Amino acid sequence: MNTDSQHHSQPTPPYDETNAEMPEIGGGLPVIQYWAGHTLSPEGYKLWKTLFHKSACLSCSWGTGGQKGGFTNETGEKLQRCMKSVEAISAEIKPAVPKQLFAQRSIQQLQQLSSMECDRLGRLSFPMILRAGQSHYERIDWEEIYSIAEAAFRQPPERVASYSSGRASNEAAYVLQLLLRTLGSNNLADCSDLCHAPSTAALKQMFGTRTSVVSLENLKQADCIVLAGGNPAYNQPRLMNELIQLREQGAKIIVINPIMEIGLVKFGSPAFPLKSLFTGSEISSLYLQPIPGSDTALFVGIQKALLQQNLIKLDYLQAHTENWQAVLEQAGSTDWETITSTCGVSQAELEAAAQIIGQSERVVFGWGMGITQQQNSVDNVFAICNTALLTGNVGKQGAGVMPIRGHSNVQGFGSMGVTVELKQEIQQALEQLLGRPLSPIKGYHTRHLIEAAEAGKVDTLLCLGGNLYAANPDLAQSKRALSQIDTIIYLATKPNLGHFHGLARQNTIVIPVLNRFEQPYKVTTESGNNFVRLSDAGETHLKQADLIAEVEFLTELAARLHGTYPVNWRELQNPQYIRQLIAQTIPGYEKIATIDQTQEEFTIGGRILTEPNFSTPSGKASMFETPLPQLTLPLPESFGVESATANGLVLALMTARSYSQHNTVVYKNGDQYRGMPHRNCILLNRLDAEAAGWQEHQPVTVQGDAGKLEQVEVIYGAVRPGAALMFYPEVNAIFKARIETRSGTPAYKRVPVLVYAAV
Ligand SMILES: Nc1nc2c(c(=O)[nH]1)N[C@H]1C(S)=C(S)[C@@H](COP(=O)(O)OP(=O)(O)OC[C@H]3O[C@@H](n4cnc5c(=O)[nH]c(N)nc54)[C@H](O)[C@@H]3O)O[C@H]1N2
Ligand SMILES: Nc1nc2c(c(=O)[nH]1)N[C@H]1C(S)=C(S)[C@@H](COP(=O)(O)OP(=O)(O)OC[C@H]3O[C@@H](n4cnc5c(=O)[nH]c(N)nc54)[C@H](O)[C@@H]3O)O[C@H]1N2
Ligand code: SF4
Ligand SMILES: [Mo]
Repeated sequence: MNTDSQHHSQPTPPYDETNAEMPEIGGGLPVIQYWAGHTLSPEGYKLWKTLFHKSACLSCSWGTGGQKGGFTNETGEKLQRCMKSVEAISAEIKPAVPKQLFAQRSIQQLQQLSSMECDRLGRLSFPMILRAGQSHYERIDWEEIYSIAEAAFRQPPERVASYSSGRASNEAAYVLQLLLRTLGSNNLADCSDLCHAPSTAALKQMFGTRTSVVSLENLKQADCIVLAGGNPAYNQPRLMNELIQLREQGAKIIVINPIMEIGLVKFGSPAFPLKSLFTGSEISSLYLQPIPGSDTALFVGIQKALLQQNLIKLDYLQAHTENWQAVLEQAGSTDWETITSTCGVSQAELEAAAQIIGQSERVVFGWGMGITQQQNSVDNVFAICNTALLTGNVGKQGAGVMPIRGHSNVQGFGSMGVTVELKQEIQQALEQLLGRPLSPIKGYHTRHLIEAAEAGKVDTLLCLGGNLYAANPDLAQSKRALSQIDTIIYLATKPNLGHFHGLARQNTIVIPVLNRFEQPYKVTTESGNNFVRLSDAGETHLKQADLIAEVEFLTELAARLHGTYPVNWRELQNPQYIRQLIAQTIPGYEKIATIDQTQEEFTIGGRILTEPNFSTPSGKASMFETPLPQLTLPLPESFGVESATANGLVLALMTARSYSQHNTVVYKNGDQYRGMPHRNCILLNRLDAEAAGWQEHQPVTVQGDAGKLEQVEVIYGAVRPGAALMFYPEVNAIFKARIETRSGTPAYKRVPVLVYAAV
């Protein structure tokens, strides 16, 4: 067996000095140039108007904007809007797709477009349908849409499903789940199934809560941050401001990432132009580069070192936790050789990390997709939270565990009940509302939905945003699966790959919707820090367009299906009434009942833990042992490429976001901070390339178990040897899904690939 632990940890420079394209700090001047370029451009007026509009930022879950204004965060600090929000807004204020485009271009032609080309077509501006056997999308009127949708939703409830992506509002999310559950379907797949579902699963079992237990205010008091498997310099840039300030206050920051991401080493923030923008502020105090997929072993190593250094908080464990003995026993009895060979980080580095954590007073543990998109992701989260508990860092001011969430309202979707793991309290409240039990049939999460569709078990699918086709592994399978569904209804703001490849058997309908800052009424969202924001009503620049608000479409469909049972659905077209229902049925959301009168945004009750009292049956936190992963890579022979068996290299491929994309939507081609000039690049360690006899910039083939990408350019980067990085969604064409069974989340961050050069 070929294992990537054969490469032992060796310090790689923060950037590869042979790659002249790479900047020396993350952020910095290019951010200002981007800001200036866009805000001073012809679209500048619209952009500024939107930035000042009182609505929550569209882009990420860190959360900014709302009633305090576009540039203010929940603690009242100013200057809180990053370039990513500009990127997201500028994509939304584009003109409509030219009127004749869909009449002129056949679906085969549209299928040739890249993700970026799809997005650049412009905003969707009228509803359209692709009928079976037809070659073109054509305009459709609302009456026909509702009649097709109504018939499709009258299929047996277990054959009706939805998929959603966390860009829409809480109100739309609430109506979506109520519509499906009233029908008798629990098939509420959501993008969080591909994202933080493992965090939700683990946190629920350990603490009886499902989200971050840290507020922004609390984060600011930490004296140590552990940041594992996330790249906020790209994906939650405002978190970088917090990290800069924390470092200045003397806090230590430990980064855990197989790639030395330049922005996590040094970041230049426009928020601090004098002290940071040009030279960059130091972020990491200690940077550990584990083997992809090995974080559980790394954290068990830190636990073992804590034990050996006498830094375990035994009093805390005895008073507030359960099963701590087994966790300590595992850490004590796992030998160092097993730990270091599994994670590829030396004992000395793990001891250094343990010393920092154990000697700090208030540690926040944050994590992203490197932790959750793994085959043992729930164990990864357990291992992080165990480490937090062993050092007494959950349930106190300035400390805690913090999944760093994705879409701007993905957490709100979960809170509203758009999940296949419904909270018991919500289930009871909904059953009371409906006057009958919910269907006992378990719903499909995203991967189950794809499999069920492929097996011909789904007739109808409604997609509230997102890109189900391109977000999944194995694009050929996604396409096949979706083509078995009779009716697919996409509600979207912009065209994407899914609208052209994810086609239904009979009718594919694309409905253009208003985005968050264009809604005709106020709507709310929930940030990853559990803060609920209220966005003001707005208007769209697409004056001639036939757009609809998500809530309006969903409530109208529900009214046609369910009449006035269990509520007067048409009345809900005023979201104030939806907010009343939310207040009655969603725990922690009571304050939303009066938000229309008070405009008062709020932190959700029961989420932030500053005392070690947990919502578990015993009131104590449950700890779980975390078996170390067995990380082997397949032999080159197993890829079935005979010519490459001798000279090919098997690598653990991490598939992630570039600097300028939002999930499946690509805004700009290259990745300037990683020195990758375009999207068809593979970032790998120079030592691997030299061992294989390749040179930088040469083309290679990257073969997975479902396909290959050719002419991929080799780029040297600070990736640990044995590992590599490529961009999604393109790379989703080449590998099959391997999922974590407790959460359903695919292992996007450890994909075995064979890389070879033509001989
Ligand atoms: N601008 C922008 N913002 C976004 C998004 C976007 O696409 N663009 N997407 C949003 C969404 S939905 C999400 S979920 C978040 C995603 O935000 P992140 O969690 O930052 O997601 P990624 O960029 O996919 O991967 C993050 C990091 O994981 C590291 N990694 C890979 N494998 C491992 C591993 O085995 N162990 C460790 N420790 N690290 C590993 C990678 O090197 C990479 O730096 O961002 C949200 N915000
Ligand atoms: N290989 C690989 N695959 C991955 C990941 C990875 O790291 N690697 N990450 C996974 C993760 S974390 C996630 S969250 C998923 C993302 O998966 P999704 O959430 O399904 O995909 P997005 O690309 O965010 O969806 C973008 C589309 O949403 C629509 N949209 C935007 N705003 C709105 C709105 O206000 N209303 C409505 N109705 N529609 C709107 C637009 O049409 C846009 O084209 O991808 C997953 N797939
Ligand atoms: S950090 Fe996230 S929420 Fe804040 S401005 Fe940037 S993209 Fe928007
Ligand atoms: Mo995500």
